[in-house]
Amino acid sequence: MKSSIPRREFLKQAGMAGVATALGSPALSALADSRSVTLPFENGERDLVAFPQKRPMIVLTSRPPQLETPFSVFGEGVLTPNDAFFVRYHWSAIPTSIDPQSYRLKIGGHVNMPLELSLAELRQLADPIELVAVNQCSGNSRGHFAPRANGGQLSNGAMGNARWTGVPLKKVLERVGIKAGAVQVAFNGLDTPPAGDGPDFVKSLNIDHALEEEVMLAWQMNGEDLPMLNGYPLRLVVPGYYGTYWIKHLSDITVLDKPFNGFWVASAYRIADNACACVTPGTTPAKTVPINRFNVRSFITSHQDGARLKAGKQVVVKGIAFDGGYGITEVAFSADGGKSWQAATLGKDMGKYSFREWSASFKPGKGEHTLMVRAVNRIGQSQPSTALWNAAGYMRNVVETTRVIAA
Ligand SMILES: Nc1nc2c(c(=O)[nH]1)N[C@H]1C(S)=C(S)[C@@H](COP(=O)(O)O)O[C@H]1N2
Ligand SMILES: [Mo]
Repeated sequence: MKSSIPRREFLKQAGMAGVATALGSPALSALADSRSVTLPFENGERDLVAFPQKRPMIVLTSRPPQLETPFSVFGEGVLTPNDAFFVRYHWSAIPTSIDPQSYRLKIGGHVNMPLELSLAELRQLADPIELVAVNQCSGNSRGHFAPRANGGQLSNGAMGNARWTGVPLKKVLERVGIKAGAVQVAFNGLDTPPAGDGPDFVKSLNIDHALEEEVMLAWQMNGEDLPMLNGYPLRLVVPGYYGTYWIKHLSDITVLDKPFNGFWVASAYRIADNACACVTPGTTPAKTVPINRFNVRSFITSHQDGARLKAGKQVVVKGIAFDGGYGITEVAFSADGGKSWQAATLGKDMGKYSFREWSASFKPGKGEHTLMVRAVNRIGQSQPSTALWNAAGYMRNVVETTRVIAA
């Protein structure tokens, strides 16, 4: 088994990243200048910094690391490379080195036989399964909301698509034996809140959901050990559900006979209990529920805003679409700002939880063109033409627009 990054090495690299983003040294700030991007919203200036096992990524915060994938990466292929996969943490005390030999996963609570499993034991528990699935942060694209929504001002790079390898969570739960009356399962990882009373990042799933075949304990993404920052050595994968449930550095699984009421489920990551999960700015929803499945999204990845095209020459536009696991059945493309739409050609089906590639073509006349894309899933859900607003800036899925110029 490949071992983790040596602690000293990790700290050195992470430390250098800290230095590169610090102001002061003219040489280093010049370096930072040459490696920065401006996201298309207010205060969108960001450094690009390479953290351990990562290529230069858009830095939202460095302690803890919150890294966004530069959008051009999604044009490189349907799977998001591990070294470009986004990173999200809530607390800064994150593991920087984990010994795979002494690591144990504890399973307990409302079960017949509490258990501690080593990685080797976990791998032998069942035949490994593989699944391609999108991981997306609830707040992906939050920075584009108007009025501004509180929280990390992210552009569209807090998502990624990977092939996950692991065992069904169900196998582990069967092994310990769930007692009658179990209603939920809670998940905790090795990261901790600062000394004091911050609430540990713990999430829960309903028991029926936890026992679904596709919810998995994964040790690999894209055929390699999980990068440290994406949850080495083991993470929960909850296909079709927002990343908040995909607990990294998983250490404890607890079966519960009462609904979990920890902060991160009872008070955070909640959405309006209505069809749009939205509210009128300035109002609060009457009732909320825990955030759950992704809504439908689609993006153009072959062209960025401001791209130059050759007038009169047929151009192929490509992109990706995904949803919460019903599967994308239709993608429509417009080259005239939504006045007319054409059916895009769907690419290879890599499973209902994966990005689905699409392509369409058009022949631009001289001037500016407003390109749009809109997807539909198997149950007929699509995307709104104006953004559905909520105070936390979750679940943005408005029809995206890319402006190109032909000359
Ligand atoms: N242990 C741990 N797991 C966690 C989190 C965290 O703060 N700690 N954040 C969650 C959130 S909100 C998201 S969006 C995903 C992001 O996964 P990634 O960092 O691998 O991209 O991790 C989830 N799992
Ligand atoms: Mo998230």
